[in-house]
Amino acid sequence: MADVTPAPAVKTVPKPRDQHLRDMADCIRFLSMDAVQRANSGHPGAPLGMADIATVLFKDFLQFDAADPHWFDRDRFVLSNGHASMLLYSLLYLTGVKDMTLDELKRFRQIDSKTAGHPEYKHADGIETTTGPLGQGVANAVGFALAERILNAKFGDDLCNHWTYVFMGDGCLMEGVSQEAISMAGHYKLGRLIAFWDNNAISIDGATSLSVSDDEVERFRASGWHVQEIDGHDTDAIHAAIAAARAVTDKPSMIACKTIIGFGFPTKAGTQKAHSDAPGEAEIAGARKILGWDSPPFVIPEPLLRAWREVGAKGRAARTAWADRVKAAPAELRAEFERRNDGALPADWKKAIAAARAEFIASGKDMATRSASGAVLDHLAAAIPELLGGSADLTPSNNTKAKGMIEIRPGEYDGTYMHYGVREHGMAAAMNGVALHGGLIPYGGTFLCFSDYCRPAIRLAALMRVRTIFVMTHDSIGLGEDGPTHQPVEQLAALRAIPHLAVYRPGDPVETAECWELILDAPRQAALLALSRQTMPLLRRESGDENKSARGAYVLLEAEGGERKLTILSAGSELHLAVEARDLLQKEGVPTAVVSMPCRLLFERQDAAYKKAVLGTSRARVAVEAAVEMGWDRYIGLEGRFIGMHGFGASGKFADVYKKFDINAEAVVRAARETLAEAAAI
Ligand SMILES: Cc1ncc(C[n+]2csc(CCOP(=O)(O)OP(=O)(O)O)c2C)c(N)n1
Repeated sequence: MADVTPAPAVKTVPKPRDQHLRDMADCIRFLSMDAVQRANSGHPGAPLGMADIATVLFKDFLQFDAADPHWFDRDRFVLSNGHASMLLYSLLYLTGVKDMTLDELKRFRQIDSKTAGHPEYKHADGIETTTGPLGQGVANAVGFALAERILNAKFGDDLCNHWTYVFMGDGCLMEGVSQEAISMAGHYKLGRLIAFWDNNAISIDGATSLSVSDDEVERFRASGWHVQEIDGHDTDAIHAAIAAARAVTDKPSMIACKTIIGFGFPTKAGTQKAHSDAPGEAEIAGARKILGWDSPPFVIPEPLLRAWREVGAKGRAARTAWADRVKAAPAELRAEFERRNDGALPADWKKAIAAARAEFIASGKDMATRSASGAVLDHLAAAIPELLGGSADLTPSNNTKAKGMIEIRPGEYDGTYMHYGVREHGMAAAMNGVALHGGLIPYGGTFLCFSDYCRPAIRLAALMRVRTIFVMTHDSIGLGEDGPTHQPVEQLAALRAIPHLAVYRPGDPVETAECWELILDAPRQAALLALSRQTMPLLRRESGDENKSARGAYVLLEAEGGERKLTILSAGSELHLAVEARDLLQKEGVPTAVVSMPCRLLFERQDAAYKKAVLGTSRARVAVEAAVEMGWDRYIGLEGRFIGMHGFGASGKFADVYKKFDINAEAVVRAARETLAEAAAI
């Protein structure tokens, strides 16, 4: 690790403009450092450095009601530098959010506390999003601000009219995703977004000058932001800057706040030693002296607590005024607004699924599942107006823009389709912000291979259990000529490994409709659809609306002519190969079943009896999928065989690529013979 010259001991801190505000900020500072000290782990530096900014923001601007921290028209506050979690936890306690007790602060970073190492959505009221992976919070905030404008355009100022504030550190700005987010916000003129940069010039290794020399101010300006530079400890300047930022409504605003990391620490302030870890009793004692703080740990002087509680209560009037406006809104508008806020889908939305299904069956046409998805979306978009579609510059390939969807443009938010640009990570994280905001259901597309670029945000969607929908097309070597750089082979396994993420890989148009139905029916489930570029046969031709995909896997074709001897498992574009192989094997007199497994996560939730019934008792099994084996081994066992990919793909016509890698019905039959022989030998 690079060394920095130790900073001289700071025996004093700049004199405050307003002692009362300094005292309020010191409440945050001491709760933060005392909690970190008690936990013997955590990050005191940024909470100490940003306490003055937070105090002014919460006291004078943030529309927030601690008694109802999730009322719809509240301002959103995102702590992108999530390692500074004690800043947020302190604020929630001080403002009086019921969930956040002193005991919780004392249990900082302990098992099952509401005060985890980094803010986690749903762990405590008042946490808007899970942050910690640096930079993503900035993109989440862009999603919040975008959702606000879209809903404002639809429902008007009376019902939706709020701000999004985001704190971000040097680390957030070093991350690539910050540029995607900044660029997107600037382009779309998200004037209701205000970002505060904790410009303390320190990160973990030392001074940020070790690794970065960007002119952040110019970077934001170049991306279309309104920018101000202030002393982040001068409460008058903070107040004035926020007021000025709010006056600019056609650009997002960045306030570069020069701060001292670990403000108040006698020896660690201004150095990387303040960033993390317990500061030590001596350092804290020094801070108490410097800041003139006499209270013991976790004790907030009564007048200061009262002042903070008033901050927590000040939004009450705004909340009740908003509730009155909602009541007074025209009946139809109000009903639609309340339905969306409750997260309920329109009563008859499933008719859209049924209609798409009926169309597929009536036409009997072979279809790529990406096209089937597009057709389903044409119906869904008409039925579910809160769907917010989008793509990272692959709209015509992803088939994500449904009929009638109007594009959102800079300053024109009365639409339902986003061109996210070639910004996959930013798109995915912004979609999480949209989902968390409420009132909209975001889905966005790219190629499955580039799910790698979205993965950090997909992971957080799964962790937060929000219904962000990732539409990933070109899901195998079947995309053909673009070659191995674009052909996903390991992505399905990697995505299926993400806990709680529902990865759907439908095997035909009807399954595609079923998967969409399951995705929309699960409001607390992040979902990813893997869809083919190439045409596939319609395999499910039965009428009725039973959703066979609902249990994750099912017997598509049962064995005939005797007890099942062999099970062929598949998903997605290889399902028809399983069916063809079964035909050949049945002709040879081998009673063979085909199991379609569009969603492993849902299958794993089934009871043992169902799983056994689907997988069969015979140990002769073959799985076929044009991807790596990882994960299938669980179902095929030691005697099973796998037909699929064992390395990267190749460029060529899709049929030739399948041929090259020997993924076809004949290969499945050969594998079947092997597994039948091996299973019989047991
Ligand atoms: C994506 C990601 N990479 C690395 C980390 C580990 N990490 C946490 S804080 C930090 C340094 C952040 O520096 P800065 O934003 O300046 O925070 P400060 O030192 O001001 O608290 C790093 C590298 C992380 N949380 N997320």
